[in-house]
Amino acid sequence: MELALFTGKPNFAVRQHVGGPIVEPETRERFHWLADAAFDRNFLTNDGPLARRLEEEVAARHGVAEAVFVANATLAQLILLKALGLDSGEVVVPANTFIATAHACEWQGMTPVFAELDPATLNLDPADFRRKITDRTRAVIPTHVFGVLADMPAITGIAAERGIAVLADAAHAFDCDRGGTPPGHFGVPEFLSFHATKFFSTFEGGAILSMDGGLARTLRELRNFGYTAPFTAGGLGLNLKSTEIAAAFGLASLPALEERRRRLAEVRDIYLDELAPAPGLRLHRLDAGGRNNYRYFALFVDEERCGIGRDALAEVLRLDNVLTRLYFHPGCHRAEYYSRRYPEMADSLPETDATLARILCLPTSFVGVDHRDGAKKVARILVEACGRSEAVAAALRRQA
Ligand code: T4K
Repeated sequence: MELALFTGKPNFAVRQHVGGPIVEPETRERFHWLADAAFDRNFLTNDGPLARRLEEEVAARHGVAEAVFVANATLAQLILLKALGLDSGEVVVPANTFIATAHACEWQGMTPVFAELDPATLNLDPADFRRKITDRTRAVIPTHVFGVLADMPAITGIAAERGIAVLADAAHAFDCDRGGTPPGHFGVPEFLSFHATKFFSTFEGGAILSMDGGLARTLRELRNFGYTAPFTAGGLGLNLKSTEIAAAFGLASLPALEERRRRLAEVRDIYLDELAPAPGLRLHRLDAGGRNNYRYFALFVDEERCGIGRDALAEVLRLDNVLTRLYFHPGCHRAEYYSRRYPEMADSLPETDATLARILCLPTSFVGVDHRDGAKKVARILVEACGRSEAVAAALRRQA
């Protein structure tokens, strides 16, 4: 495998992104049909028939009583905090999560207190959650990073002992589970993201999963201007409704999901096989103790053993038109906003810092190339770069 770094000719003709949307030809066809039907009905938004059907399908898929469909997961979290009366005090949040998890708390008047990850799963370390509890702690929000469910039994157990509310960020965890238990079944509400980059998408979108009909009713009021009955603003609410067109895309994708998951699992397996011999690359297997949708694939670069660092590998791949991501480097605690606002937190998480300094996420779906060929090519670029680390490092220095 020749590298574009040396030849000037990228191995991929088209840019390959982590999170490039997955839209099968049949999904596209079904979407057009469903969207046309919405136009025929002249019903485009506000709790329409497609949005309702989507809620039923998502609830059934996760075996929960309620799925409340909203405009995106960030707003899902916001109204969930509102519905639970969480608007002050501290909330323990893993630093290794998307910035939205922390922002929704801060927006709602709570102080996020960032906690360490468990390097094996990348999820909130329950022992550090316990250490971060103070007399101001009101909630904890674990994130199921890359679809590996957090240690919910331990986290909900600690929270119950201390009278702390739990909600979980299941943005990555559509169709995932922990030992057979899916999100929404740990006695606490959880929220999914249906962003275009996710395993399951409605362009933008999200849903709150819950077993509690009363909570779902409140959430539906909050998403629709606080209307408690037609034309009756019985409470304070916002507009978080999603559209029939968004729901149409979600419904159109549902029949494709098993096959989509199988393709993503194939990509994961190819990465595991092909990258195993590369010295200094530790691979995140993703299936520790549960079902995964394999939308994300991450590895960790040990610069000493590999002979080349994470950022240099990302640059080699970029030259070959492979656009990697470093989720969630540098961690929320080091995000500019939080390190300015809570400077004491910036240097408080050595395990998170060490892990995120090495992380590299690879594409799991490909444009214009068969997924197996795409994954093999990406892996071979990495193996080649690691195998010729001195020449690669020298060429990158010359380019700088
Ligand atoms: N909690 C967690 C743990 C999350 O990961 C997220 C979102 C949330 C909460 C909040 O969920 P939402 O409110 O978004 O529903 C993204 C996404 O914007 C965000 O949704 C996602 N997580 C996060 C992990 O990634 P970026 O900036 O890394 O992705 P973006 O949109 O630039 O897409 C990645 C690449 O994919 C692009 O550079 C190009 C390609 N792409 C993207 C889109 C949207 C395409 O080729 N076509 C496209 O349509 O933030």
